[in-house]
Amino acid sequence: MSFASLYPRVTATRRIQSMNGSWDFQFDPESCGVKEGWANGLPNPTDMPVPASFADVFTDKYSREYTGDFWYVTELFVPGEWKDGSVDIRFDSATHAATVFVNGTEVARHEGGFLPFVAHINDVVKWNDYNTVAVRLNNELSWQTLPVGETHTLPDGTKTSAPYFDFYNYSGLQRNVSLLYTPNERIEDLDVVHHIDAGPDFNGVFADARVDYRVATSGDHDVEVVVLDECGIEVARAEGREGTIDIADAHLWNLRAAYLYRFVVRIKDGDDVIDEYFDEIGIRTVEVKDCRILVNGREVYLKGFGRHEDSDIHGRGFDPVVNKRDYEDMKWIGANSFRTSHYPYAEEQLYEADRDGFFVIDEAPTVGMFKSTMNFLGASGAVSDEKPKTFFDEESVQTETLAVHRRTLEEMVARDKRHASVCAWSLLNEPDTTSEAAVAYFENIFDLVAEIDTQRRPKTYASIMMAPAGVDKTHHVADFIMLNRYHGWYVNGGYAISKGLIDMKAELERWHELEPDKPVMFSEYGADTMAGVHKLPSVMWSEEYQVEVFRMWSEIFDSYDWIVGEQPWNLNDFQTTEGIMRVNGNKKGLFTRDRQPKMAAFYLRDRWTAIPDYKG
Ligand code: GCB
Repeated sequence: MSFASLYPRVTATRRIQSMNGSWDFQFDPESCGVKEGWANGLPNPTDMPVPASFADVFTDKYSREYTGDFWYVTELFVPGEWKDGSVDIRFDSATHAATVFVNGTEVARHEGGFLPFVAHINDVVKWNDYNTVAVRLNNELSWQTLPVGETHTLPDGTKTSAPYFDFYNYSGLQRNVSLLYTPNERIEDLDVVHHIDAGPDFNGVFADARVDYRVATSGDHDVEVVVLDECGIEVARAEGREGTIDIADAHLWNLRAAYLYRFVVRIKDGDDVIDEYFDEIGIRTVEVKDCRILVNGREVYLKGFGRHEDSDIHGRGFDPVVNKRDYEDMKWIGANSFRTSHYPYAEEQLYEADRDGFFVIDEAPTVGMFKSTMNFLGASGAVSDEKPKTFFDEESVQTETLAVHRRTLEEMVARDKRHASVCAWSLLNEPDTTSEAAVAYFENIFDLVAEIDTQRRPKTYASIMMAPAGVDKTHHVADFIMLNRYHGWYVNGGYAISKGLIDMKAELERWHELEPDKPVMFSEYGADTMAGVHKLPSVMWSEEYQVEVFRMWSEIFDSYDWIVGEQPWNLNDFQTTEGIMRVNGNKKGLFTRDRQPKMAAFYLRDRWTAIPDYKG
């Protein structure tokens, strides 16, 4: 797993051949593909671009909504000169479960649709020749998939997804696929932990730094680590698989003022380089103390968004152009942070966040942890009087789902741990924290992350409105309290908005009594808004009303100095399952799905550009 977690790079010793492009594609509703030899070629394929979600490229409903097994097949030329090394196919993600075959032989399986894995293919490959690569995917939801949901069967036998979450169940090969060549003796992992010596004259930007590092390799040769600054000048070096690197007067990574060093790791045999890998690493510390979140010892105020990887036609398909626009929109509006709601985003997004200095709350794909026969809105209790039964009371959740969750967290931390932008972990979104049964489960996963994240970043979860202060049973595990609240929309909407302000303040004061040392931030609040609908006086769904909702929240945030951040829902409008609560998707974006600002975006821009990233 650890090698899979290293972002692929070309170096003096490593090569990459992209496998993106047009693949053969076919649905397999009867799950007969393996038996019928589809791993060697599909009987009746259509072509499908990779990376992309398959759903929105089709014009018929059956294909768009398809749930079950489906296949991707391509031809792959494997260079003969790579025979002396390790040759692996890396899937940056495969949503949600995948089995990979090369020339008809199974070479890898992976569950979980948002994290990378590799298939080692040396033993089955035809060198300097064409090979058949086939991937059987499955996008069914259950209580043991993350995210959580159900798979239903219609009377005609067609399967359909019933997500317990509010985003479309896009699937397929949605991120890059590449063929990797690495030496047999190779670098498999790199860990860095930063310490800074901020003296009395510390100006927040430069400080003497100590970086504890650890390199894992697959062999026994010596290791060296060389640190280059942004001009490519060597500033430090060290020998050995683990040790400490001192960097005098290091240029620190800060919010919206990033600085990245290049850490070059080499396995050496005398002067010969056996393997070389590098990563771009920002030096910074993060901690939670006395109701504050501190980066490099300085108190931050988080302004940003809950987001989605979602765009027209591409679905959740990796799209660097759309991503770039999102970062430009976030900079324009004065944001300094975001949460990877509700799954780990493509690695390229985190590298961009590293470069642009965004504080990322990296979220696991753990959404929908509610026991309900209904979809997301029913499950959340938001529109139903039904008292949800608790998810964590189920035995299979405490065993099987917990095991899946633990494995996913291990993969997520292994992949994302070096990113300076990743400043906190969100281990779940809106779980049912109303029952005692949740407590042991939460302690288990929070202990796990404390153990595997050597940087010991703050950990939290996004709390749901139906588990307010006094009802929520698990907040003791969180380093800071993160709230999703919808006063002004699902409750206290329209003319009743002033009651939302009173109710929310009452709940906040209760939180502060319960957790007087923990800061609170808002990870969701907002109002569905149809771009172009204007109304005087406002009504719900109009652009004017969205501005009123944000004004109400600003008043709340400005009332307490232990509120350390505001991340409205959502940066953009996004696609969901169809339903009576959604008009072609969720419309809570500050920007439309094609990334244009609604009126409230101008309101937030005025507010946020006046609030500094660091207090003092
Ligand atoms: C939530 C969920 C998010 C939804 C949002 C909404 O609490 O975390 O996934 O999209 O509410 O708009 O209802």
